[in-house]
Amino acid sequence: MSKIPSSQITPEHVYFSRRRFLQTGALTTAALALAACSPAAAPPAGNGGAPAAGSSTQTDELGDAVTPYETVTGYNNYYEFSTDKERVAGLAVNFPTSPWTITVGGLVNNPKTYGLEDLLKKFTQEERIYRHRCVEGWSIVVPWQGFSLAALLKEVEPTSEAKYVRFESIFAPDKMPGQSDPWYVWPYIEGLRLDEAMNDLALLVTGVYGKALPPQNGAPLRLAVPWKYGFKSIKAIVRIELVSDQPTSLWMNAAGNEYGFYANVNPQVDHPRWSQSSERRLGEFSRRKTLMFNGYDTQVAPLYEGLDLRVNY
Ligand SMILES: Nc1nc2c(c(=O)[nH]1)N[C@H]1C(S)=C(S)[C@@H](COP(=O)(O)O)O[C@H]1N2
Ligand SMILES: [Mo]
Repeated sequence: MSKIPSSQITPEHVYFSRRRFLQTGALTTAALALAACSPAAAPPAGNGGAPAAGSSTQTDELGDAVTPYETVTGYNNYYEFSTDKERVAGLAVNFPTSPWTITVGGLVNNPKTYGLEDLLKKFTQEERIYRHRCVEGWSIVVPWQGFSLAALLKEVEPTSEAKYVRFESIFAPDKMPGQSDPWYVWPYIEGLRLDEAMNDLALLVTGVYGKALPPQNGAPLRLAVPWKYGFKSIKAIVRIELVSDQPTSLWMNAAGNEYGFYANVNPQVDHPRWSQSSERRLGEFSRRKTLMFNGYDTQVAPLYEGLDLRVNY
C-alpha cells in the first residue's frame, strides 16, 4: 500500500515521532515502483482489480480515473479506530453497523428518528463520483452511493432560527479503541452552515463502488462534502441537529488554529504547517495541483461571496 507521510493531521507529539518512519516508507514505495517500471498512474501494490461497479474505466467529470477499491477501503482516516491508516480496516472489520438509528432534531418542525433501512427506502439512492481531498495532502476519486442531505433536511423542516447543521458520530469506546485516546474530545463532531448543507453536492453516503459501505469508510452512514477537506466528511453518523450557533468540531477543539469551521479546499490558503497548493492522488507518482474548492467552484463559490476565506479557513 502507499506509504505517504500523511500523518500530519495527528497532533505534533505523535506526528514527530512517526515522521522518520514514514519518510523511509515513502522511499521504499518509490523504489519498488521504479523497479517494476510502473507507469505514473499505476495503483499502489496489491490492487488486484476493482469490482465492476468501481472499475477503473469510471472517471469523474474531469476525466480522472476512479481510485481502486482496495486503496479507498484499505487506507483510511478514522481516529475512532486508529491513527494508522493501514490498520483501520482490520480494526473496524467487526464493527456492528446494524441495527442503526439516526435522530434528526434540534430547530426543526418535524423531528424524526430513522432506522438506516428507512433512509434507504425513503430517499432515492444515486451514484456520485467525487474527488476527496484530505487536508494532509492526498486525494482519491470515489464512486459513492447515497442520497441528498437537502432531501433529508427538507423532510424535518428547519425553523427560521436554524442556521447550522451539527453532525455527531457514534460514541462506542468499547468497540472503537481510538475513543480511549484522551487527546480528543469524543464523539467526533462536524458542522455545516445550513445553506452549505442544502447545496446539491452534499451527499449522505450509504455505499461505495456499488456495494455496501464498509465499516472503515464510515458505515452505515457518512457525509461527503467534496469541496471541503476530508475531515468534514464525518463517518458513522447517529445524530443530525439543526442549531442556531456555529458548531465546534472535534478538529476545531483539538487545534482550532489549524482546522477551522469552513475547511474549504483552497490551494491559496496554506495550513500553518504545510502548503495546500498541491496534492498526491493515491496511486500516482508525482503531485498534482490542488483545485479551488477541489474543482467544484461553479457549484459552491456563490456560497462564499463576500467571505474572507483566509480568515474563515
Ligand atoms: N467519525 C470520523 N469521521 C471521519 C474521520 C474520523 O477520524 N472520524 N476522519 C476524516 C478524515 S480526516 C478523512 S480524510 C475522511 C477519510 O475517509 P475515507 O477513509 O473513507 O477515505 O474521513 C473523515 N471522517
Ligand atoms: Mo483527512
